[in-house]
Amino acid sequence: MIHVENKHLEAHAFQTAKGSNMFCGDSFYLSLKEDYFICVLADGLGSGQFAHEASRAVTSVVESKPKETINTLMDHCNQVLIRKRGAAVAILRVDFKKRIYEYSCVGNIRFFVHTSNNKLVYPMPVRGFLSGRPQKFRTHRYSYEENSAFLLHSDGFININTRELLGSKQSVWAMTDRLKAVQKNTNDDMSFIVGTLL
Ligand SMILES: [Mn+2]
Repeated sequence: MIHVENKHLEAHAFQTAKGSNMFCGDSFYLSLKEDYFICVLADGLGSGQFAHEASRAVTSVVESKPKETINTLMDHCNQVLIRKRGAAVAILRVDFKKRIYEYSCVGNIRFFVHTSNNKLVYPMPVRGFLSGRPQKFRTHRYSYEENSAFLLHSDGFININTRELLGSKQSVWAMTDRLKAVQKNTNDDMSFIVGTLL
C-alpha cells in the first residue's frame, strides 16, 4: 500500500482490517528522505472507527514533526491520545549518514533487524500502551551494516520464521509477497512494514 525506495533504504507497508471492517485500527506513516527515514506504526485499542482515529492521531503527530527526537515524538503521541482510545506505538528512525537506527515502542508491536552477519536484533518494547497517562519510554540505538533487512508488525500479524525470511536476501517485493500470502488473519487488524537497509 506504500512503497518507498532510495539508494539507502527500500520498504513496503501493508495492512488489512479485521473481518469486514471499513476502518483499520492500525495506522502507519513512512517518510524517506535523502539522509533519514522515519516510520511510525500505531495499533489503536480494539478495532473499528475509534481505534482508527486513535492510531491516525498518532501517525499525524509524527508526520507533522518529523525532525523531533524519538523521545519527544513518543511524548507528543502520548498527549494526543488523551480522551481517545489508547494505542500501541512504535517509532523507527534511520540516519543514513551516521548509519544508525533508533527505535522506541510501547505496547505489542514487534521489530526485527537481520544483519549481514546473520544476527537477529529485536529490541524489546515497554509493556502497556499509550493513553495520555505519564509513561516512560526506552529508545534503543544501534549501528547497522549494509544489506540488513527489517520487519515491523502489529499483533494481528501471523508469525512466520522471521530469521529465515529476513535472512533470505530476497527483494522487498519478494518478501512482501511471501508475507501477504501468509497473512489471512481476520480476527484483528494487521500491519507489517518490511524493508532493506542498503
Ligand atoms: Mn492489534
